[in-house]
Amino acid sequence: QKRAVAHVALFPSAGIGHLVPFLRLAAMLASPNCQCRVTLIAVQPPVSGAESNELSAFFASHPQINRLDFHLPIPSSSSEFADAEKPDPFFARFLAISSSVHLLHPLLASLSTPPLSAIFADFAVAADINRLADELSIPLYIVSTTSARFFSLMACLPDLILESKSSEDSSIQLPGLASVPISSLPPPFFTPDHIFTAHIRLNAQFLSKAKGILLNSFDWFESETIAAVNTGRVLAHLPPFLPIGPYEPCKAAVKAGSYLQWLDGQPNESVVYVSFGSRTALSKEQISELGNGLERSGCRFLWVIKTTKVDKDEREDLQDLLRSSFLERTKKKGLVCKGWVEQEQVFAHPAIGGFVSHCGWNSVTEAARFGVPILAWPLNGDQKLNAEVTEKAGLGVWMRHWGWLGENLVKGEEIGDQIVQLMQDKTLRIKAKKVKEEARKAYEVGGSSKKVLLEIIENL
Ligand code: BUP
Repeated sequence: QKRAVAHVALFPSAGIGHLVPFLRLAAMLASPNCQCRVTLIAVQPPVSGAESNELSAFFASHPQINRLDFHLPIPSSSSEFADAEKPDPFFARFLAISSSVHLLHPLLASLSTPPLSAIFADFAVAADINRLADELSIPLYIVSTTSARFFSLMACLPDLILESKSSEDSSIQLPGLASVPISSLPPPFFTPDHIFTAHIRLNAQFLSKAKGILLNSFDWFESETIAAVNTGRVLAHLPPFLPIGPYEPCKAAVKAGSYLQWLDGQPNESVVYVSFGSRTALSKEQISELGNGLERSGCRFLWVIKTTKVDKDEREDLQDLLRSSFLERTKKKGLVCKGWVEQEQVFAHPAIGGFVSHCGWNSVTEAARFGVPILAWPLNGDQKLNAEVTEKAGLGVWMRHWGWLGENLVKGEEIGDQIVQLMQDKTLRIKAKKVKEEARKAYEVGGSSKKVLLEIIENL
């Protein structure tokens, strides 16, 4: 007997790191395998140009997905924050979205053909969306945009008292989980009223209302953490972790960028790809040392540079950031790009042999899917715990003593040495291929992630 079509509304919060997994999830749910009706809530206006571009490209190539634009009310005053300093624009947007969730009620209530069966919402709106799901009498699933490891730490945050960073060498013990080094905690966690900390703490208190937590991860990759949560050893009230990743890339083939043509001319696995995600603003000094390191390494490289948190603010030219002599000297070995490359396509290219990464969770799971070894250099937030997962799984190495990216000036000599190691480490390359193989087993038909996903849909 044919089952009724489930209709799922997906609700991402701000930033490309949050949007990308939702787009992929939307495409997976609407695929012939899952056959769901999908409504994607597109918060307007997006913070970054990257989000606007991704949304336009996605809806153009997925006409079967229903686009629901959700226009945020214009704030009555720009001084709504007590801080003299302006908050991070992405954090500010998290709050603006959360406080507007109630406005979604009429929009979601009126969805028909068929009526809504469930909401899959970002953790960043957990506190407010659960009320809405109750009012609409539909189940709520929380979508994690980070590792199971960091998510379980966030879930425990309301019960943690973190007062000082004085004992950098010590660690905190969480029920059922491997201990977390104090130095791996995001620094804002030591300031309870920091916008990042307060927002996580608030949303973590509402997790019990969800039916499950969807992870862009897979059993093999984070087995210990997933098992600890799912056997109730972490928090009795926490809904199950549902690992359904690594998500499938969902981009229609875009026009090949010049960097892809450049990669075509490079030998297999010879190029190190360097990118620290969409929100990284590296100092000029660190950019210069990194350039120095890449040049010293003698390796071929594709380097994506950003200097601002929000891409729309980017003003500087490559020529201002890097000496023209550097660009001239390295032009046979490397390519430096400003702003954005199609990372999925970069990973899929056979010339790529290594990745210097901040360990944003999407980047880690993409590298896992393609078996590209990582040199981890975390920048903030969840990224040290993501780096830990990466290293433990055999997908990469992490220079712990470099600290957070931007915390210490790491010299070119050391960077160069580590890049050479990354590119020459045959054992690491084999282990990374094993990760790729395990990822493939998870997402292919009959695999652990595919089974969990189909079960979720079956239950809607
Ligand atoms: Br930059 C960049 N091209 O040039 P993360 C990013 N991406 O396709 P982040 C590109 O954006 P948070 C580029 O493939 C990934 O899917 C990339 O997400 C794509 O890091 C996504 O890796 C970036 O999670 O977000 O941007 O720092 O901190 O929220 O995780």
